[in-house]
Amino acid sequence: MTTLRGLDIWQRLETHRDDIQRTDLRGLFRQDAERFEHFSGRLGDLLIDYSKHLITKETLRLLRELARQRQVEALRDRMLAGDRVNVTENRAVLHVALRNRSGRSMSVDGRDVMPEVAIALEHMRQFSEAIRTGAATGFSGLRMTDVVNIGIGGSDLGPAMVTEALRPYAQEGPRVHFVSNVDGAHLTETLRDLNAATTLFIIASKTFTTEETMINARSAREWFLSASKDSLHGAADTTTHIARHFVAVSTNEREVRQFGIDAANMFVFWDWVGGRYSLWSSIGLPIALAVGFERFVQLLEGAHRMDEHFRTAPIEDNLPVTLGLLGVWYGDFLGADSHAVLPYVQYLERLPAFLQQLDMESNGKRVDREGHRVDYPTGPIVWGAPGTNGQHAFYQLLHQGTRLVPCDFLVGAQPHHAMAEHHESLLANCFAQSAALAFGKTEAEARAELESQGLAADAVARLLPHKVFPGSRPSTTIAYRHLDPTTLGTLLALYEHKVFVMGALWNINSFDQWGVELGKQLARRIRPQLERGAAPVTSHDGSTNGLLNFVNAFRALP
Ligand code: G6Q
Repeated sequence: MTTLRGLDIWQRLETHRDDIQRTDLRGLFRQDAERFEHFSGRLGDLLIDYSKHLITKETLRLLRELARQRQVEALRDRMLAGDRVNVTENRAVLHVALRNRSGRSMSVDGRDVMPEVAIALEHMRQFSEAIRTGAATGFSGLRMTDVVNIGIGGSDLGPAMVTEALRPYAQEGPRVHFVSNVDGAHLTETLRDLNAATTLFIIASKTFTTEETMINARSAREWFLSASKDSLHGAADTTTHIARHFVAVSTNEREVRQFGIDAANMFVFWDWVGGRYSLWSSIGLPIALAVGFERFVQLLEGAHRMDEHFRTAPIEDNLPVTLGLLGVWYGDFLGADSHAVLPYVQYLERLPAFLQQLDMESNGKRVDREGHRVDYPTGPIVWGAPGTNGQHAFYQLLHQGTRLVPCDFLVGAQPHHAMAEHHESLLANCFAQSAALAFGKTEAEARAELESQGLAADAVARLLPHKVFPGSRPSTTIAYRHLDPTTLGTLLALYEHKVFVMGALWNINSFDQWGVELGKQLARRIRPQLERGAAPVTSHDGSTNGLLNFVNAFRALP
């Protein structure tokens, strides 16, 4: 058992927590007229306002002492030095090298990886430009109009989220679609209106063995060959057609060849890039196809800016460290189980799902790096949806429920459209919500409001408890100038490093995912029993047998 509770600094934080709980955000703002200035930070066009948190300078001082004692900076430096900090998979963790624009070398096992990164980027540049300009065409000589990325988890969520976030920059590129679910409906609905002669498939899988992706890839190949059969005049045609319409992104060349994709059409990355950290690698190919290679590079440059900040800024000014410390403060000291991501940006619709994987797969662990059970809560449940939609749905619980849910609001000053009225309404709602969560509505205010409506005394008394908002519900607001590729890169790197800091404080390995691997094994055992007409299944637990027999009975019917 690893205990943090026994640490002197932990106990001092617990005592301090009791003091904080005796105050509220109204009081904290009253005490310090410059609270916003004291509790916010900037990097380029990004502003991070963490003044609406249940913290004082003393809270941050203690949390920073915790970070020092837990040697967060040392682990960061080891990660950046290419050490095998992913201890259970014996791998380095060097996604930062993918966006290293400094010209400095970055090494794994004493070998500089930057030359390989440059070659992989050049491959992406040439290919994405050839497709976007029409220099590379489909089998009939027509330009590619559609790209279908087939991948799941880390090979889907990052590129899908970024492609959606940068949609305003995708006007001249092909339409990019993402198929992840093995539910045949996903592929069917995506392919329904596509023309095989103008469709490019990217099979994106680090391992090239993930069952869902390989099933989707095989079905896509069948669809393609069947839809283009009139132009196929022999086996050689099949090979050249596939070569023009199928590319792979993977670390597994053997499996890629086995599938029938030539090594020349394979975009590489390396085992030191974790799936959920891979959008910066060749896994980002659909992004480059959608918005152009130059903008993909701007995305990398934005992330690099945050990487440099994370690498060099002292703990006191380090934004990912600060956000990571706040995460631990709420999860381990104030009892918050979840964390809401609320982008007031329609283009960031997929951000909550992306961050859900980033955070929950990284820090959803109950043993430390040495394999001992931990006695403190680790990663939170991450969820969310774009504002203002969420306001008309789940915000009720945020404002008046019994749970403490720290929130991240995200909002941009300049929209991608010219509809000022829309944007002013969006901004006003965003700022109003974080203020309402923080400052609530007191009983006196609620009473005055009811009385001003001319209600009788008994009606006022009856309604009053329902109209009070407790406030002191914490949030961070991340505001930026404009959601361009650079800003998006900076923002995503901020979250990646925040998750790293939390994992380091908890001494857990944020870079493995044995729970995901379990899913990959389990289905293999059950698959054979889903054959039509199989005899009643009795080999599993009662519930699994019952479910299999239920669906098998229906599957046997016409
Ligand atoms: C990410 C996870 C997981 C992975 C998928 C797809 O960190 O490991 O989400 O990305 O299971 O794996 P492949 O890319 O190997 O198909």
